[in-house]
Amino acid sequence: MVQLDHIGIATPDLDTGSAPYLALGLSPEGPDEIVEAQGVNVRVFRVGDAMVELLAPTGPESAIAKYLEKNRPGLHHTAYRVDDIDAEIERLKATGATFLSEKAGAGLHHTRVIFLHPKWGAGTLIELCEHPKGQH
Ligand code: CMX
Repeated sequence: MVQLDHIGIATPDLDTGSAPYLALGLSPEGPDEIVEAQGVNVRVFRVGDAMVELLAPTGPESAIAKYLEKNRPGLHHTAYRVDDIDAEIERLKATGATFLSEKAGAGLHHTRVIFLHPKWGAGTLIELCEHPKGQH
């Protein structure tokens, strides 16, 4: 089953980006966490079963730094939780889907993640993520 896992928001810094979510009455879930593989510092706000993930670049090579050179801060991607990411990649590849990497890589909280090209996503960068068994 596919479920919304999170929306990713690009921000130059986590404190500035947090303001609207704090005003809505949400609190960060756990400490900020760096995901080296993606070059991002992440702050998570849980909203029911899904999350808002604020993404600040850790350096100029980060995909988020490059995004913010060309775009305003704001919605960067939507992410969908799948049970078996390898099977889902194979299934979508067979339909002609365009992934941005060959295989799933490391995401936040020991998830495995992969991105699909925004053109495939009809203008939205889409992520698939698989949580460790028994967690979400
Ligand atoms: N949402 C929608 N469209 C996007 C986009 C986004 N977030 N980022 C780029 N695009 C579009 C651009 O508008 C551009 O479209 P056109 O060709 O129509 O002009 C096209 O994609 C290419 O964009 P670009 O600015 O030239 O950027 P790059 O090719 O250098 O990289 C992308 C774009 C998506 C391939 C790259 O950012 C990537 O590989 N992303 C996946 C990894 C990632 O985003 N990691 C950060 C999040 C980490 C996390 O959640 O943990």
